[in-house]
Amino acid sequence: MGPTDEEEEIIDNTSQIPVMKVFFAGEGGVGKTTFVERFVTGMFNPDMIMTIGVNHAVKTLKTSDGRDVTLQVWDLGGEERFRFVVQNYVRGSNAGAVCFDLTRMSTYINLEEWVEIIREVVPNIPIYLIGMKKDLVGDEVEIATYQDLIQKYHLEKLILTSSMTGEGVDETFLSLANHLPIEPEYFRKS
Ligand SMILES: Nc1nc2c(ncn2[C@@H]2O[C@H](COP(=O)(O)OP(=O)(O)OP(=O)(O)O)[C@@H](O)[C@H]2O)c(=O)[nH]1
Ligand SMILES: [Mg+2]
Repeated sequence: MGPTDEEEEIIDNTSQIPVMKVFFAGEGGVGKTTFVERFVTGMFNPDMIMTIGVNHAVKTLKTSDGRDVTLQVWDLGGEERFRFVVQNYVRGSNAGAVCFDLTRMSTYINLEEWVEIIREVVPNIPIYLIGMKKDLVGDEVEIATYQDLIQKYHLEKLILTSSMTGEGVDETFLSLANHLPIEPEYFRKS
């Protein structure tokens, strides 16, 4: 199971703008879908809507050096029963985000299993560690607590975020977009 033809067609509509494939992974309920939605719509959705399988979103932005890029975002359902599709959606990504909930340490501990599965198919791409729901924990986040995964799996930096306040949302997507490859063969033609 992977992207359907219909989903691939959405990508082709973005014509001349290069497309970058990114993923969001992590345990159920950590806030992935809310985060992507916040970025795409600018709104915070307080409702709990479990992702069945995978969600797809597309948004064009500018990299720090002024290049347009369309991010094609795969937001993976965190429930254990959807684990079998993870590698199919992660494969071929240019960059990604592994996410946990700052209010639930178990979601950080269990993230190691995700990173193991993901690194099997994309051993070298940049992957950010995203700590979500910062608004619920205040400023007392002990960043040192979350360094072991970064070191063990060569992740990019930890970004603390809140889909409620918007903290870290643009930073995360800009960080991902900035990994847009320079080489033309990476650009997807329509
Ligand atoms: N206070 C607060 N609540 C949040 C934040 N982000 C998400 N939530 C809430 O957390 C709940 C779960 O969020 P989702 O975005 O559905 O989580 P998910 O990671 O997509 O979950 P799965 O689809 O099951 O993998 C929802 O009720 C959200 O409104 C945040 O930054 N702050
Ligand atoms: Mg979701």
